[in-house]
Amino acid sequence: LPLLLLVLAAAYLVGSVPFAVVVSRLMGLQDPRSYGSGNPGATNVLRTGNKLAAALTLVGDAAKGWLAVWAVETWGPAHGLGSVALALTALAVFLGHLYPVFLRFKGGKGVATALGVLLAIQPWLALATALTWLVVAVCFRYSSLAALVAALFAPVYYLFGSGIVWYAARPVAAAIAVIGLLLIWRHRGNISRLMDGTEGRIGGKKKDPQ
Ligand code: NKO
Repeated sequence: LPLLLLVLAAAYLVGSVPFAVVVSRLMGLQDPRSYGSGNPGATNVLRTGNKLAAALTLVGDAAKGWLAVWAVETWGPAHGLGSVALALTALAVFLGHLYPVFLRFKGGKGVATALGVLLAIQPWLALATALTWLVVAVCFRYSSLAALVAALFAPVYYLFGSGIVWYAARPVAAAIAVIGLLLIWRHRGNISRLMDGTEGRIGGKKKDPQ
């Protein structure tokens, strides 16, 4: 148990590294919390027009989710850490991104980090979920809507892809569902804007309300 707590604390700290803020600072861009949606995430960094900065944010935020889960998958079993520890680690790194100690607990919405977590759990699951995001993003040009639809589909893909529902690793399935629900909760402002018709589109004019 002490090892598990240590691992969860480490995962939370890794998840707390806000790549939107770090990349923006390193590249001399404005702090993403000061413009657009104010969200420290890849979509909002893209609103500066700097695609490289947005891509690095996406990769960094996804990589930290992947790293935490991959580490427990790789070294956990030898130390008695099984699927419950894996599920809790996935949650811890995700919560680190949402409530980062380094940003006074005001973090991002978890889309890229959830993708990294899924990549470590099942690459094909990450692929299916990312493709879902892409299809919705290309069709509707709303990053938030794409994330919401992807979050609804991810648990379905996981359960069906795992063969039969009861064959799925239950703690991991539960973690994916909780991550999806938290992701949707973090998009509640976006959901209101989507319903108002005031949500900013990907590649939309900078003056569009975000
Ligand atoms: O600024 O409020 P905003 O408009 O920026 O931002 C809304 C946006 C916030 O998310 C991001 C990250 C964008 C990453 C894009 C690639 C996502 C690939 C698909 C991952 C879907 C994972 C869902 C898994 C749930 C379990 O939404």
